[in-house]
Amino acid sequence: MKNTLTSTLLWTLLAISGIAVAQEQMMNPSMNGMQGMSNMNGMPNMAALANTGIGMVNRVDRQNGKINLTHGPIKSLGWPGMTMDFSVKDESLLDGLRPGEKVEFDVVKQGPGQFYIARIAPAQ
Ligand SMILES: [Cu+2]
Repeated sequence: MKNTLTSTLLWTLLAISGIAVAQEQMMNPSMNGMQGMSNMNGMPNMAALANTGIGMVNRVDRQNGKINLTHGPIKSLGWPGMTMDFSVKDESLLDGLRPGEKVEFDVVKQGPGQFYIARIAPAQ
């Protein structure tokens, strides 16, 4: 009786730790073998990683290399939909973009709270 209880407890503990490991791997599918690139919520946090969003152009400021967009949620950044200014990697990315235009764009995280658009193009 005592043996049965002990082994039941052991199996329960093994099962729980197995589940915990499985969950951690599920939350970090791209983290295998990589180090130092995760933030608190477990999202990849690499400068070169692009996060694609869809939005609407509000204003284009080519002189300062900025664009104001109302964009939908960007899951990989944990962002809800919002209206905001973005810097662009290169002013020429803004050529031909007009207010009211629907666009698809890639956001790159440069540092804490620092983002820029690396690619932006009219969306279908
Ligand atoms: Cu935003």
